[in-house]
Amino acid sequence: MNRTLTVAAAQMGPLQKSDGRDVAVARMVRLLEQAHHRGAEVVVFPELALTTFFPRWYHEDLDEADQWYESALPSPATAPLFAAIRRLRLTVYLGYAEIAHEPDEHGVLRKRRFNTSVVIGPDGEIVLKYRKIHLPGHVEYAPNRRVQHLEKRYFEVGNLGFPVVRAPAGRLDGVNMGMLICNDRRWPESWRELGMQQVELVMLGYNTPSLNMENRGFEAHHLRVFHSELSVQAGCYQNACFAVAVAKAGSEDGHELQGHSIIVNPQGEVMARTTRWVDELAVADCDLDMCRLGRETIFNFAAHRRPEAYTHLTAHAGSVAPAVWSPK
Ligand code: CDT
Repeated sequence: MNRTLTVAAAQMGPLQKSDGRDVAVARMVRLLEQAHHRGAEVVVFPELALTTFFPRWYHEDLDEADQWYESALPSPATAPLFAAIRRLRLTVYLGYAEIAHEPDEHGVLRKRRFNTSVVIGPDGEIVLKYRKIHLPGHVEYAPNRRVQHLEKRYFEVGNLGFPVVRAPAGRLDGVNMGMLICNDRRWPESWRELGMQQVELVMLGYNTPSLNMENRGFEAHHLRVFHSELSVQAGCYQNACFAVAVAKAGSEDGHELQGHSIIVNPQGEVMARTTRWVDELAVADCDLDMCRLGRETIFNFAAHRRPEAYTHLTAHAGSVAPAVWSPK
């Protein structure tokens, strides 16, 4: 049986600080309609798709930043998006900033903030939620930086692991779907966690500045794109899966975000890409049976992985210095 899924990367051009949810949602509905017209069954939007990339703006009091978060989905502002999803019978990855009132690790009920993505099914139901684990940036205002990147201030580390879900029989060819968010794509551990759950389609959104803002050395523009693509292509090859990797692109209040959204196959090849820094679709047909070759040969995990030798991977976060050489 041929298992072919048509997927769309729904790249978004910039959202300005002054843009309300209505601006984002109207553009997203238009992208959904175009994707549907081109035969897409699955549509992937960027990270924090409903607002500008607000972690570049410092708020001393976290509560002052609440305007950037959603405390319910759908909400009156996002209802048109959910209506379009139902009308067009699509499955959609949506990245957004989440406020959740839930117990923390000590069992204390409190207001918590996460950088979140969800998969929304064709009935408008949320079928999978992921909260970003690899949060880049810093907690406090950093005067040495050209632009702030305050994700560690505005979000807690995700507490849902890296979940994968299988579409029910008769839907989307029963594809196994998982999610990452932006910086997660640079970490092989993220991909392998999904690969260990037989993921076939990884959906991920990002907001990546087109220049390194840390002021610690020059990084050429083209290398930023290269590193993004290298990470996604390697993740797909080494875990025998497809990925739809989707940017927010262009100048947000003078701060440039790189575009270059890509769809990648399990051989690590780019199948489709965006070429501009505006709202733009890339669409590709994914033959899901392509996942089998890698999975049954070079990356047959059960046959070839050696967890007993991977002792450093879960024992600590930082690296350790090796012993100095000495004659054996
Ligand atoms: N949003 C996000 O995760 N962006 C990072 C850039 C980090 S620079 C501090 C990325 O990996 O693209």
